Amino acid sequence: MPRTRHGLVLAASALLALTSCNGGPDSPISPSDLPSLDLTSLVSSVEVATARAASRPGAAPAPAGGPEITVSGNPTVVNGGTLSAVVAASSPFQAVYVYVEGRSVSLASEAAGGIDGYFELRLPAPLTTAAVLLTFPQAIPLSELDFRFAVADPSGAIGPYAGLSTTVASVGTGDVQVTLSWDADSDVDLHVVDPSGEEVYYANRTAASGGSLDLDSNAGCSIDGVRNENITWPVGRAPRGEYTVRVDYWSSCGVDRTNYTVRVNAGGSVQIFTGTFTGSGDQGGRGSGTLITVFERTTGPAAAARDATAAAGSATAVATSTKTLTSPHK
Ligand SMILES: [Ca+2]
Repeated sequence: MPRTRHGLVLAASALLALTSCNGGPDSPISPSDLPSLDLTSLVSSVEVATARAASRPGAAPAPAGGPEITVSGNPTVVNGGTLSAVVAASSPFQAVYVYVEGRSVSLASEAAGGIDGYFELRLPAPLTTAAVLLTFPQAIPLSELDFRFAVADPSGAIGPYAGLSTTVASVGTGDVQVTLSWDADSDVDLHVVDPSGEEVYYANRTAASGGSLDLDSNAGCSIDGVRNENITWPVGRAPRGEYTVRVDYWSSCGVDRTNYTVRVNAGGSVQIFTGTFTGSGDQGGRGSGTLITVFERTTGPAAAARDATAAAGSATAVATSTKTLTSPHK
């Protein structure tokens, strides 16, 4: 269980005192390591379909005989991205609780750390399985997030907490950030076309406008466990005009289905889209994929004129738009 702020300070002070007694170079913490984190600085929102969690201060409530659960989800999250965690219980539940365990704070022991607060989500009707969507701020001040989930039955009895440990992959953010996350060992690709018509994707990772694909995953079914992709324009660079977001199912790599989430952050205006792919995938290159959204940016530098090369597909893009299917794993 997370400690309250008060308990945390006491524990940290005690550990500090212990540390200064040792005084050696291997001291586990320094004053700058003292945690002063609030859960809302790590997780922006928690949702199940249209139900949104409230964030509450203090320690998450203790288990009291409610349903046991299993939790599954990606082992990697990105700043500015999303995580879909599937919570399954053997009996119906009508509330979900989420917090981040203190050992993420890099203190010497789990007991010494703490992150204040928890999310409480009340469902409109009982479920036995729920996809819990977490979203993250554009800056996450930790390299790991150890989530703890629990559910309460319709009478309010909370069950034991179950964990989901993740590593934070640090990606670029800016005036425009588009992230893609998915839930299977398949190769999904994010494509964004900028206002000049240049498409940023795996075979054209940087655009003249400053757009960049800086995280690519499961390329050619070379499974890396990341299951996130990110395309961003730095602050002050994203041109004004129309952006087109597509997601391509390059290959199923042998899995039956892939659920994905796309988050578009255009100057702080955030939209989230979800979908499912089945089939084997199309090994698509430039211009491929399912249309997710088209959005307009009204500020920023003028876009370069759309040129014939971009419209027709440049020789460079064609020449580099290759990836080779490697060993579907089923
Ligand atoms: Ca990919």
